[in-house]
Amino acid sequence: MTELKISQGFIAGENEKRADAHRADYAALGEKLARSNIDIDAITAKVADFFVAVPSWGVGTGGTRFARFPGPGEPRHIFDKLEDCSVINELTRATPTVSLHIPWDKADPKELKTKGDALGLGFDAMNSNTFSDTSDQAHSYKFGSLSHVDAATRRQAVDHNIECIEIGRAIGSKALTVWIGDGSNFPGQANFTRQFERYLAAMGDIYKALPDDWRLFTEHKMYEPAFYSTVVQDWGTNYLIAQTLGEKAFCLVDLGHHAPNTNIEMIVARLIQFGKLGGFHFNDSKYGDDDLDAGSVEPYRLFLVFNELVDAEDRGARGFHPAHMIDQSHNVTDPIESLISSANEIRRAYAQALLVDRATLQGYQNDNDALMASETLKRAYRTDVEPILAEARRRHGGAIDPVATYRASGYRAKVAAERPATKGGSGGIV
Ligand code: LRH
Ligand code: MN
Ligand code: MN
Repeated sequence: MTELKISQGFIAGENEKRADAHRADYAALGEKLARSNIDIDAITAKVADFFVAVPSWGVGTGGTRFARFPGPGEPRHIFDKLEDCSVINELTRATPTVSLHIPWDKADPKELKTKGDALGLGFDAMNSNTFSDTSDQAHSYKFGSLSHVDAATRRQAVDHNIECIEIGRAIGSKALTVWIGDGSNFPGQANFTRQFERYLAAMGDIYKALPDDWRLFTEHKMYEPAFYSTVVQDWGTNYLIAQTLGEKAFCLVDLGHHAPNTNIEMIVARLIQFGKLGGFHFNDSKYGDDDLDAGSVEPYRLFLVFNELVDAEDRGARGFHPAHMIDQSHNVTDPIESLISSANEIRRAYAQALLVDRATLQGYQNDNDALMASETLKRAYRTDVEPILAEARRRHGGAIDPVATYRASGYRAKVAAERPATKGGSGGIV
């Protein structure tokens, strides 16, 4: 029996209040789509079958270099975090898995698995952390980890990744995501070539420890914490890594890890074409790695990324099965609400991309009709697919209006009474 944090009866009661309006909206959209020969139920079924993993680190309030302002009922440990994650899934029915970060979420794997099973949650990719030090480690990562000049430090970082694989095996994960902060802060500080050679050799050791049915994702990021150069700085380097390591290695695209105005959807297309797209960390950004809620700043870009994914799905692109994960930091919202909203925005982009008339689009492309090609995309994007999203949730026991239902449930006040208040504080710079 799944341990429910918000009862099915409560969700059904909230849905009942919205049932008439929802039924009417769904019927109206169904009629509209039928005029374009689109079966709304087929789209709803696809959307209901689309899932995205929630990051364990996303359910606590984030923070910046300047300060952190915790909210009420902050999770105390991974087991509280898993409970918060299960609330998101109960309401959205879109997030049945959680992505763990080690050592932040370190706990007895048996207990993790038992708790996950009880809550009806599985585990997505494991994330290693060699970008910060723990109090008990022998070698510091101040000057790098997998690419460090010192072999013992590199070995320690490799061993940590292997430990992440071991924990992941015990809880049913099938992938390891490696992001490192290695780089340099001054020209001349590091030899680019030697540093990358060391990184590739260390990653080769991790790759050797990967079970046959696992995938290894490497995540590129342009800068930060290193500000002059970064070892895995862009998708080109990332592609070289995946090619060098082998067939179980893939590139992970975190949407916030690019320069502003980068054509991310085109990067996605290239990685798909060459069979190396591993998956995503969804979020949004305005200036840098802002970790804002998915679709909150540039929803059209999110749609364009999904347009590439649906295109690949439609043509049965080789080796195409990307992992979908969220990677966000919430500073001014209730993290549960932000993650609910992001899961919806991600599904929204998928639903809109499913509505693109691909045969017509191809016709305009072949005729060099730029305006009508663009209009074909816009037509799908402009469709209000909210009734489809709501119906996909409702059919699987979720909420027609998940944020309103969450607020009405009183979950935040309940956990605030159980979990001691945490103090805020300054960030890293003061
Ligand atoms: C790095 C990153 C990476 C980390 C996470 C906490 O900026 O995107 O995925 O694991 O943030
Ligand atoms: Mn990320
Ligand atoms: Mn990031």
